[in-house]
Amino acid sequence: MKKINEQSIEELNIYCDTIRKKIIQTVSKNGGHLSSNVGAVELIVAMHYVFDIENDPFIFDVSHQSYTHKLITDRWDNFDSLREFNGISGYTRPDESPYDYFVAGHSSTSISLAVGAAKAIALKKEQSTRVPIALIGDGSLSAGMVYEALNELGDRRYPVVILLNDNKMSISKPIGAISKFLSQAMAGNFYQKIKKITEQILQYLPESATYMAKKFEESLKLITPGMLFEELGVDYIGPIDGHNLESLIKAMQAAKNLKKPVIIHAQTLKGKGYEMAEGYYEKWHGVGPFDVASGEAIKNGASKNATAMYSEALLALARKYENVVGVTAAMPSGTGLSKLIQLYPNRFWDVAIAEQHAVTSMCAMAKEGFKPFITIYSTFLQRAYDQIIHDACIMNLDVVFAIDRAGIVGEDGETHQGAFDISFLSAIPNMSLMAPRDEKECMKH
Ligand SMILES: Cc1ncc(C[n+]2csc(CCOP(=O)(O)OP(=O)(O)O)c2C)c(N)n1
Repeated sequence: MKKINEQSIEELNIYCDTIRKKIIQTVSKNGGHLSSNVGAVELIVAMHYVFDIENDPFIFDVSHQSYTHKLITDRWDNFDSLREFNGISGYTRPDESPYDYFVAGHSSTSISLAVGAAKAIALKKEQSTRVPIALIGDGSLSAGMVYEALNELGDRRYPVVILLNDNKMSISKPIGAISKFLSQAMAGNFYQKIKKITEQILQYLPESATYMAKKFEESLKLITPGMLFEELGVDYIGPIDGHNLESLIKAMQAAKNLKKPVIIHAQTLKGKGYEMAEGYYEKWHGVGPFDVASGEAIKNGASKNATAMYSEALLALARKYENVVGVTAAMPSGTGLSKLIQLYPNRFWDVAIAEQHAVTSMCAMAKEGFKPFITIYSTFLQRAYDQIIHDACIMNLDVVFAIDRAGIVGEDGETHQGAFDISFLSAIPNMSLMAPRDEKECMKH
């Protein structure tokens, strides 16, 4: 097969179709992240077209969308073992392939990694041959780590390309002001058109008018998503169609050559290519085995799970006691909180991928006399370790940490195991640990 950057756009589009089919077929058998992966095919093919996998750090945020990268690099033939024991991981792992730059699974680490890589590249004087590229979703832009990284990047201006995959979805509906800001993309399209017209007019205007026209262009930026990043010192390209290879390749080539921090805002359709999953469907983010023709899940006959039991128990409590409140960090259905958020929108919240904020904000509610249930997967609660010690336990507050997916989690692998909660929580003063044996015990309160 020809190298990616030797293929025509037509050939690459056919290649994208083949990749999509392979992903759909494999995920339908083994389960996995369906809609995130089929939605990112062109983005990743374009990354491989413009950047050099032998030299440039390819950094995938969460890396749940990296299947195309795995198929392009060295894992096409054993992709059938996706998420199986000793098989291909659903996330990037350097011990699986030299083309996986870093382990990922917890969100919003990619820009920090890109900044670190850029510092190393500068110290090693390799700037002429190496530029880090980070692929991050709009949902993952909600976590604090992103802003810690942007804060340094925009100031020091390292050459880093950030490819923002904006599909207007996290696992579920994206939450928060940043997400609202990004969705002003219509204004962005309008801005792009006006910018083009302004540039054309500028050619025919005398010098004195140029300043005014530039000011006009600047003021239009106030209504575009680019403003946020440009004000932070990161150049902005977009919004562009994230399924159009030609636009993606051009934008990435320009961004790579700028030798500055640049964010490319690409708009994609989550689920693209598998009609039933196209759009805003939480259920197609991560799936078990399913029938491709009907979209029906192939059930394994599992009985009611612990999440459903907890959800019912918490609902009963919420009905009985008005001071019961609760929070999830971007996992409303995974943690059983969807129904509570729907029934009691003023007492149960999804605060986006913000485990630290979830814990600290609920600690203040406990201080005010409420009884918070902080419902987070064991593995993601690791993010909030300091907040548990500093804000919950030193204050000795009456909060419940309802920990989902404790213990061995299975197909998601190492980054998602709930293996450490007993050891890291039992070391903290004022913390009591309990595990209900069964549904009856879970309902006891
Ligand atoms: C710290 C942390 N909290 C929660 C999760 C669970 N999680 C995995 S992917 C995801 C949504 C990511 O949305 P986005 O970045 O927009 O990617 P998309 O799947 O939409 O392409 C979440 C919440 C995680 N991986 N890490």
